[in-house]
Amino acid sequence: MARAVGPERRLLAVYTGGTIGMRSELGVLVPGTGLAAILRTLPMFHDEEHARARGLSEDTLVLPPASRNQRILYTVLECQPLFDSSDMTIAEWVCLAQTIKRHYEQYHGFVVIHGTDTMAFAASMLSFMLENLQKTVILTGAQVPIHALWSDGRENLLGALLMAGQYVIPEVCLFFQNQLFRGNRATKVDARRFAAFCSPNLLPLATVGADITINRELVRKVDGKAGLVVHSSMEQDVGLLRLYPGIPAALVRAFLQPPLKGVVMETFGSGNGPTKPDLLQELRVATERGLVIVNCTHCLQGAVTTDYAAGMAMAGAGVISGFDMTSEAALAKLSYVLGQPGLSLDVRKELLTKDLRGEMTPPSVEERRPSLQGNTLGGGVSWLLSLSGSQGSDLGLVDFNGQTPLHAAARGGHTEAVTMLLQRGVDVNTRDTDGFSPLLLAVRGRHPGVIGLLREAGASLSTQELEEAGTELCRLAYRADLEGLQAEAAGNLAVVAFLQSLEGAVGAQAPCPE
Ligand code: ASN
Repeated sequence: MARAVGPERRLLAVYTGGTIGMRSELGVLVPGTGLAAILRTLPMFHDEEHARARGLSEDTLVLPPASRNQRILYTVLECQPLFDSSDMTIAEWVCLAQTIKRHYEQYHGFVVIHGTDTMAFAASMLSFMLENLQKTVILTGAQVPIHALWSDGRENLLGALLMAGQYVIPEVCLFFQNQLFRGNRATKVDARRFAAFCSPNLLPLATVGADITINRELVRKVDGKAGLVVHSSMEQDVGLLRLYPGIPAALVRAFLQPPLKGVVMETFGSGNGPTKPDLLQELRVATERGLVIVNCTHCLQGAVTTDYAAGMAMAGAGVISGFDMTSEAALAKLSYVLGQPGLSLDVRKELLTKDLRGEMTPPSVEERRPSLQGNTLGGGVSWLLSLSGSQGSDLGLVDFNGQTPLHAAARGGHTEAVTMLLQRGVDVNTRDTDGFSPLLLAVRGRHPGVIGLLREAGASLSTQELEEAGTELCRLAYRADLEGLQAEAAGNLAVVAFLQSLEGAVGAQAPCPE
């Protein structure tokens, strides 16, 4: 992510339809042509004086200056026909990706003006179709036509143009109501309110207010040398099935028939489904036949786990976890993975469990290794040992968050595993990508046994961790959480000493952070 430089930034705005440009015909809204002509009449979208002085061509619009040294020029490419996005299909989105590819070198960034109803599907599809994206692509639209007196369309489109013009965010994004979301994390949650979208499992990439706040650490990094690849061979025979209580096995069987090749199955809660044998049998028969089924929760927020037998049953029937993907992202990913030529079924399934475009939060070590969580400590230790065997005794190996087995064992409160790791000489003060040490995780998890072991082995908290621990102690004391206080203080002898020095002051009330 970088601030875009240069006196002129050229954008292509591809207008596919949607409410933003709709007109009323016989009392209903239908897609309307001539969006560029409307924008030309609105001073916030076109500085005619500058365009004339600069001798810009007829089809080029220019925004009023947003910063002193930069102008954003844009061209509106109106698709034919225009769509209510309810009519968009994979075929239209492939055309859209190809349009971006055709104009890729000519423009600095792209805005896709799209209906809101299927915008999250569109953004998800585009995110998989456009590989090695180095430029900003932002989808936007409106709940009310842009020519109406009270419309969100003007703010949304202007915001999208400004973001795409001023920043290089090499992702497919969705801009709505002052928030820039990663496209494949967004979902439409309101049919009428202007805040129509949310990103339940990932913070917005940017928020626009009086200032623009960019969550830089969330923006995907790019491989500067790789060129844009458009994946047009998306599998169209994919579907979405939402389970409901009591859904008959026969209905599921009917849905899972060929030519269907992949299904996103929306399940309950954390990925649970009915455990009726006849239904599980239908799922098993389908997956053994080669149908790929991805499990997504129909909850807005959270992820698929195997915490429950009812979730484990899904996995047992060959259903793949979609973790915290939205159904839109999962459907797009299925279409992409199944559309790739020449891959074996196992490789396709493997790809589905990986984070390919920032569409999901990969499971943590414990989630991937259920034996490390919960009470089956023996399994956890044997996993750690097997890791040590298979990786040449490198118990300092880290996962995607920079966490080592010691982090995992400390967080889980597994004293035996921690002892074993310490005996093998792992680094006790190792920190993950967030700067967290195993000791901090043990403190947070309230595992006094592990805290003691780590301290004995020389673990200590960093200055920042100490400051946080102080705040946490205050919070725990305020809530009279003795167990928490014990764990927190045990991880932090300096704080204990400090508290003891205050003993005389007990009774004096200090304001605590809530
Ligand atoms: N039906 C419209 C569409 O998706 C809804 C909208 O854009 N607000 O095209």
